[in-house]
Amino acid sequence: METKIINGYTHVKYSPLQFSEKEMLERSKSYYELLNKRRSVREISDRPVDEQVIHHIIQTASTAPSGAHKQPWTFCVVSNPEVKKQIREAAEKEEYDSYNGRMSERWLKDLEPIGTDWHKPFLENAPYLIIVFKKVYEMNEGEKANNYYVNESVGIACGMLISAIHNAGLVTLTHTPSPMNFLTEVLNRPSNERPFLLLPVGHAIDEVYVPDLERKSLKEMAVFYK
Ligand code: IYR
Repeated sequence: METKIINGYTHVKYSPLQFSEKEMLERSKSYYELLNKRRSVREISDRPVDEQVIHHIIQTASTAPSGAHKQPWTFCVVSNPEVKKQIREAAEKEEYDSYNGRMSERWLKDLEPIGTDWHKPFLENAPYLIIVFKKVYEMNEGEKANNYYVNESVGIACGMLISAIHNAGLVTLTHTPSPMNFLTEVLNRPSNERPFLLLPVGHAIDEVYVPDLERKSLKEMAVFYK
């Protein structure tokens, strides 16, 4: 392996992927087409999924860049039916209160086309719940150490997690029960971790419907300064 010392630290030679112009065009298009087929799915079947697939998906997420490469995340994978039930009950309790008073009329109106309500059966039906925790600081043998750009880092990792789930032919949705502190207790997480996002993962039910949404065109969401 070719190496070089920078600031007293070893750097290793890296060979970025490289493609011809034609391949680049094709690959960028087909990756877009792949991800453009992703939809948030709220009706998840209890059909089992090989745990190895979940391992790969999480390993993919953990390739995300992070502030000072601190990798400030923990992925908790719940398949235990008792724990799923506990999470569903606690989440639905919070969601019930949110839908019945905590959320504004305008917010509820904005959610009407999506068709959500406080019922969260996917929290029990899905074979896996991945609960992503952000590590607001690091604990190394009782010593506190800093993490940096934690929300950005964990947000990027979650994006990569979602794309890996889709690539495997599975579905998910980003569930953010609010408040979500109950996850810290149910999953017995240490005090340097905070719940960030909950993703049920599994196969969609046989005949599944999703809202008839459109994505913004390039013109609507990108500005080119030439
Ligand atoms: N957390 C709630 C409400 C909710 C909020 C938004 I913004 C959504 O895009 C979808 C749902 C829930 O999970 O139902």
